[in-house]
Amino acid sequence: MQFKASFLLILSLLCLTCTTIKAPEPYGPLPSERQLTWHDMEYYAFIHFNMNTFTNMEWGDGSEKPEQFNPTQLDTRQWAKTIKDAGMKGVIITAKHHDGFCLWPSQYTEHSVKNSPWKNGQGDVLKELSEACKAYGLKMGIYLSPWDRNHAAYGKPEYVTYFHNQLRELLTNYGDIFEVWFDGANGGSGYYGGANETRKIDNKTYYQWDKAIAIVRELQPNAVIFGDGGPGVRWVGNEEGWANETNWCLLRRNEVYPGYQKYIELRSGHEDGTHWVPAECDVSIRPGWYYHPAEDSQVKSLAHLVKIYYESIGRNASLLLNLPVDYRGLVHENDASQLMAFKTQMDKDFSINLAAYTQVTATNVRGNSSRFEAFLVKDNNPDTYWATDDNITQAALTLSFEKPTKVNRIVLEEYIPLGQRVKAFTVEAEVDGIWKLIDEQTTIGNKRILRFDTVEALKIRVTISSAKAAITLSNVALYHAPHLLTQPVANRNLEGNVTLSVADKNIEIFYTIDGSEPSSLSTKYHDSFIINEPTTLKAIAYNPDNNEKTSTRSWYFDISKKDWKIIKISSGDISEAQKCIDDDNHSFWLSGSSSNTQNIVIDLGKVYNISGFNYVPMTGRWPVGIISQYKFYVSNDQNHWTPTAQGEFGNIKNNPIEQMITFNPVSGRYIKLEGIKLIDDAQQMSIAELDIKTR
Ligand code: FUL
Repeated sequence: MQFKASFLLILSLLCLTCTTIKAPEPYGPLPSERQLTWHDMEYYAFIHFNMNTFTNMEWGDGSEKPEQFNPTQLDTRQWAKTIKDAGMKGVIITAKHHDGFCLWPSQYTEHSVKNSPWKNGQGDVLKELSEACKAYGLKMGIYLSPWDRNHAAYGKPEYVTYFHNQLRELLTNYGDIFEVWFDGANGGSGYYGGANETRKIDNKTYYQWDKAIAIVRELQPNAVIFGDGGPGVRWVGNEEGWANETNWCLLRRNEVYPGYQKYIELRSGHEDGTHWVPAECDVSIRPGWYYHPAEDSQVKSLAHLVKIYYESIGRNASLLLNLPVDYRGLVHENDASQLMAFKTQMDKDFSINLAAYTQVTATNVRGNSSRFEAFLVKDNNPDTYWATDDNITQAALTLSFEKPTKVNRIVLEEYIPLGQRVKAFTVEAEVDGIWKLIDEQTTIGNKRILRFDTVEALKIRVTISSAKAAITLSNVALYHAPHLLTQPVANRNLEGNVTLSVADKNIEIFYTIDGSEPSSLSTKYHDSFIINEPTTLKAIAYNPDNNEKTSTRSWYFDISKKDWKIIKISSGDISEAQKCIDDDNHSFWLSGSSSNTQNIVIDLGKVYNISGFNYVPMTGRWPVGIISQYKFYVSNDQNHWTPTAQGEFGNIKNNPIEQMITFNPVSGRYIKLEGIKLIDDAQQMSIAELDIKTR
């Protein structure tokens, strides 16, 4: 009896402590409810699909005609399914881009789908997308370009009324909107109803932002507003998909406006920011925002997408990944399959949270209360957190395994409803009884992920060495991600030195040069090697941890080009022409501007039996001067030329990849390539690389 009474007393005292220990006071600017909901989105899609898709442009000038908009198989359910399968939580659509064409039948303009042949003018892309989003459980957002190069009144007050009216339409007719995206690109040349002139506006005042914001608040109170300076979500200051390692959700918001000159600052935010305005990383899965068939082979590699993930979501930002829907009205197969590969990889990286197998202790627990215990960082509940006493802004958290465990990722999350606090921290691992520094970093925020070389650790310690106020961490997770297995890439320099590489240094490469299939028993790649005669190189990448391997990649290398000399070009600077025999497919030679037939003559240094040539066209975003029809000659003396091949590089405009042309062997020392027709009737010819075949 006695025992029971004292037990109850202790219990009630304990409970008293848990209830009396108050949560830390909020510190600094705080996120709103809608921003907190947005933080949970993390990864969502951008869709650039509009007039530019049909004109093959990135920015239309506004003179386009609605008749040009005519997708043949538009299927927003295919978009939504792809996006959902990819693990994204929403989609933002370019309802109107700078060219002013509207994807919905706006009652305020004729420049819209209602005057297009698509569905005889009865279609509404926004409506179809909102229905598809509902069906697949996705949230929808809208991109509405303030700049309108079509509208006759752009620059005058009437246009601003039009812009606000359209915003109302979009926010009224398509269900819940989670984000409204206002582009910072503003004012400049355009069609403007036929005026064809340059119009400047004052970015800060012209659009009456206070009114635009009030419209959003009135019609979609849960929507965040994106802009260079928010007000809800800020641009990250680049279109490459990365934030700085130091990344505050805070901004001196009143200093930032659309088209902000010091936009580089947006990559980190402002430590002394006055408002909560977190960063969103917008980046396209291809070089362009809009679909261009010529970029079908330029979908970002898996390694690149993974890097983007860790440098956006892993650095306290969200990831808005753009899919350029094609002119059929579908997410292209190449993009869809790469998205799935990306999803599979990220699922592997974060498959088992090893923190679940640890005991967690902290050097300080707020009021010694169970309400703020250290183990709450691993309870999978984002609403609970470990917190320190008010005067404690330096503290360590230790996660102890029962036995040494392999770890190479750590995820850290602050309890952001109370503000972003951490300014500096370290991560250490106890390996074989010795503490080893793994990383030293600055901010955490909503989410911070660190990648590091695998350690077999008994303990992991996170030490917050500086914070603005008491520390609050809601989540600490540990993972052992597999090595990133991607196909090897081969490069040969002018001396014939071949290097093989993969994205992850823990992955091994095995290769053959005798045409046989490589396996993990073939030669293991350590250092570069020489190939200066016709050779087929084959290689695989191999993960020694789990014996997984890639499919084989093969390359054909012919003689090395170190003795080659450019001896004549039809126009331009001969030293520049060296770039088409420098064994670098990224550099290119662009001839002088003179004619739509151009040529180049090369001395191979000695006589070879030539049985073909390989033309690598210029790639990148704005290729010019690609040869579509060619003539190829061989000579022994530069005077008498034997025409050996003539023809067309098939589909090179839409798919600018290397073109190998073979013919019956001809002996000679000099070669001449002539472009007799250039894409788009260009007056300059370009060559990224030229090779010959001697076997
Ligand atoms: C930029 C625009 O000018 C691009 O065309 C694209 O829409 C990108 C997302 O934002 O500022």
